[in-house]
Amino acid sequence: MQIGLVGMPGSGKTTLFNLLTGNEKPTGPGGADEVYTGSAVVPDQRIDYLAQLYRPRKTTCARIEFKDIPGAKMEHSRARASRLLDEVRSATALVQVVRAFGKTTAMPDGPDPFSDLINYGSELLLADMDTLEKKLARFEDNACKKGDTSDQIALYRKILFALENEQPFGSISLSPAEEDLLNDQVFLTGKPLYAVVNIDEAQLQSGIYPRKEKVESWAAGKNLPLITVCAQVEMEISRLEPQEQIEFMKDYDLTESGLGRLARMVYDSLDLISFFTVGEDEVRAWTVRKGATAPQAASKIHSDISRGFIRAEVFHYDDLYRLGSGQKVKEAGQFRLEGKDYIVQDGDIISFRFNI
Ligand SMILES: Nc1nc2c(ncn2[C@@H]2O[C@H](COP(=O)(O)OP(=O)(O)O)[C@@H](O)[C@H]2O)c(=O)[nH]1
Ligand SMILES: [Mg+2]
Repeated sequence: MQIGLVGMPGSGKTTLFNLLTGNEKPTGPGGADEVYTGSAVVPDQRIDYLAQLYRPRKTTCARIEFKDIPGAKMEHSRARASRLLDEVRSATALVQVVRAFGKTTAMPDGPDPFSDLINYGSELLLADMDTLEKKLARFEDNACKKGDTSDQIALYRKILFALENEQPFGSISLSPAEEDLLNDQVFLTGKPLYAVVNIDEAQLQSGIYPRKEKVESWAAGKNLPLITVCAQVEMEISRLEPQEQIEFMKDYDLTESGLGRLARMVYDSLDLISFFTVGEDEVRAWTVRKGATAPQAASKIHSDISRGFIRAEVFHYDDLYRLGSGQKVKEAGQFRLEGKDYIVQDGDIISFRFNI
């Protein structure tokens, strides 16, 4: 899973990337114009508590991979523009960074996060239309010769029609037969999309930024998850000592870091949950899709554990937290043995029994 940071040049993609992944890549107009990849720790208070309780030699948090993808510019060659588009195409989900920061007097019309937000949506639609039109042209050419691709052509036309009416690919309902015909083709407008409005210090304090109401109502209408982050301020805070960080967060009324809120948004919308393994050696968080069975969860750790799965010994984080020790959870009868059909729940603490 890799999440692409996309958006207009100067919107703060690289600043946000640095904040999320702890990198120090160059930002601003002089910033290098390349794709950066890095990973971010998913903040989870539960893992902090587990580490404190079990005092393991190693604590491993869940991670999310990000890549900072600069937008194609006029001066870029066609090949480079298409490489950048491929980077967008290969991302699991996209975070659109939208610029709200900057004093409005500095720019004649000021930053316009609303226009940026819709313009990027249109760019994605146009890129998908372009792909489809090329495919259609090829197919129609061939069809003249062979005449056996009419279903495919009808389907492409249906999708193109929807895109032309500003319906993203993800919102088109397709029959199983149509899904088969598409054969896992990737559409940019079919990817989960989130928006991060990058605000400045003054906006953080006032809670207002230009065209905020329009941005929010548009996002709500499109079911587009949206958060505001003050990337620059959080970046500066993240460089401080832990105690100072807490104080500054309080000063700015920040109850949760941008990374924490972004991670929650991603987990919620992609239906991801966490389970934990605990022990003297390691306390570790694992990420699975909601609905994963115990053997599917085990396969995250090792395919052998999944193949040789016998049973899962399960208790829940909330019970552990409430009762204070694994022993007490057992005594309270909250310790369960589950079979291969067990559906893993968010916050499960699991020990797998297996035989290979
Ligand atoms: N005031 C302010 N400036 C920011 C913020 N985020 C980014 N910038 C500045 O905006 C410029 C562009 O940021 P950058 O991350 O390079 O944008 P990118 O082109 O989207 O990667 C840089 O000079 C940043 O220092 C912010 O939240 N507040
Ligand atoms: Mg950049």
